[in-house]
Amino acid sequence: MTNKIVMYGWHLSYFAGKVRSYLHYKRIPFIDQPVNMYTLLVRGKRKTGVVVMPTIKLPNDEWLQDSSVIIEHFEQRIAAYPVIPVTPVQRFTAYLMEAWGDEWWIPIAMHTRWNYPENYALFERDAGSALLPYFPAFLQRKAAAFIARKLRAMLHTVGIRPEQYETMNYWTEHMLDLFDAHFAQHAFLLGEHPTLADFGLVGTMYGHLGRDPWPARELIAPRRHLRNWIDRMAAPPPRDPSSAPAQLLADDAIAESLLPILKIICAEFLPQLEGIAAQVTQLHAGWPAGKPVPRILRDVETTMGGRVFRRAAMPYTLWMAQRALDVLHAMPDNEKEKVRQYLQSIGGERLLTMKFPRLRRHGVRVEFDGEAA
Ligand SMILES: N[C@@H](CCC(=O)N[C@@H](CS)C(=O)NCC(=O)O)C(=O)O
Repeated sequence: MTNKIVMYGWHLSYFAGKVRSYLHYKRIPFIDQPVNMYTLLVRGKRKTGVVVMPTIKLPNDEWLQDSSVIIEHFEQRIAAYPVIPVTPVQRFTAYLMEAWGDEWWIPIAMHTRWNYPENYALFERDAGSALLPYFPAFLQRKAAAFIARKLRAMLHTVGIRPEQYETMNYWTEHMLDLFDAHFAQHAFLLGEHPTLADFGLVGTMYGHLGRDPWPARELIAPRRHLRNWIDRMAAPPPRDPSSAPAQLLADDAIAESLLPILKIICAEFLPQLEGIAAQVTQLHAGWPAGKPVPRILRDVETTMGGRVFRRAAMPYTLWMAQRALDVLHAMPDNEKEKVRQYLQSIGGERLLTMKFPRLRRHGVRVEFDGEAA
């Protein structure tokens, strides 16, 4: 048994990209282990209850699953290089943007991967050699195709539907321009070091948009500030440990260049959360506490760049929002008020009146924990 931390994941993977980037930033030594078929389907499932990546194996053989839980685990134990801001507006923004980066961007990341066939060669090579190392190439190709089929089966659910392609394409270009403009002025989303907000966003940007050949060339290369941020997130520049720690913007400020993005989050992601909350609330009546809710419910309608956008409700997304709201509820009244005024200024006050039953995470699903939210 190794006395090192092991991360099982691929460079292709959205959430492994998030965790890998975090571990590098925290200077936590770990073995970056491409997960093979046996560990993905059998060993990981036995240890965590789900077939998913990334997973973390700690030296004591405890396994962690869920990128947010993994980050929380290390934040509670390692003080250096903190990624959770201490001031109220930045703290809340970090959690909200983590949820948005993790969840909202899934259709974009999958659309730019699976709808451009030139990306498949890299997927086949990486996934195949990871799943069945030392096996003949034709079996590796079959194994990659098996996983590809499973992922492609999710496309419609997450909103990748021909009538929405144009909406997604238009939205993505616009959003990437906003990020490029932001990173022309700031090293990270909230200042001079990364926070949860950056780790949420890097999932989509590293393994998918920044690495799959089509989007890397067509979407990311032309935006060099964004490209540089992805590269900084993947491999943080060495730091002299005696130098003063990098700071977030002073006085709990949010950069002007981030405000248009935050307004878009409020206009689009909050209605999505409300749609999920309505379905989850409806389901709650008569659903036993402790029984996992289906991972996927009915479609929710929101907008993307001002056009209608539909995707299936995933209750897990609401658990991510609950984390952000919990952080807010734990603040003293004067801080809560600051966050309320800030949310009002970006069109997000409706988040404060959203009601839904209290959720507990169950792998990539949720269950009701019985208390009122
Ligand atoms: N919420 C989980 C999501 C993990 C996740 O969805 N991982 C993807 C790969 S990037 C996966 O394994 N998907 C398989 C599936 O969704 O069934 C996390 O934050 O770690």
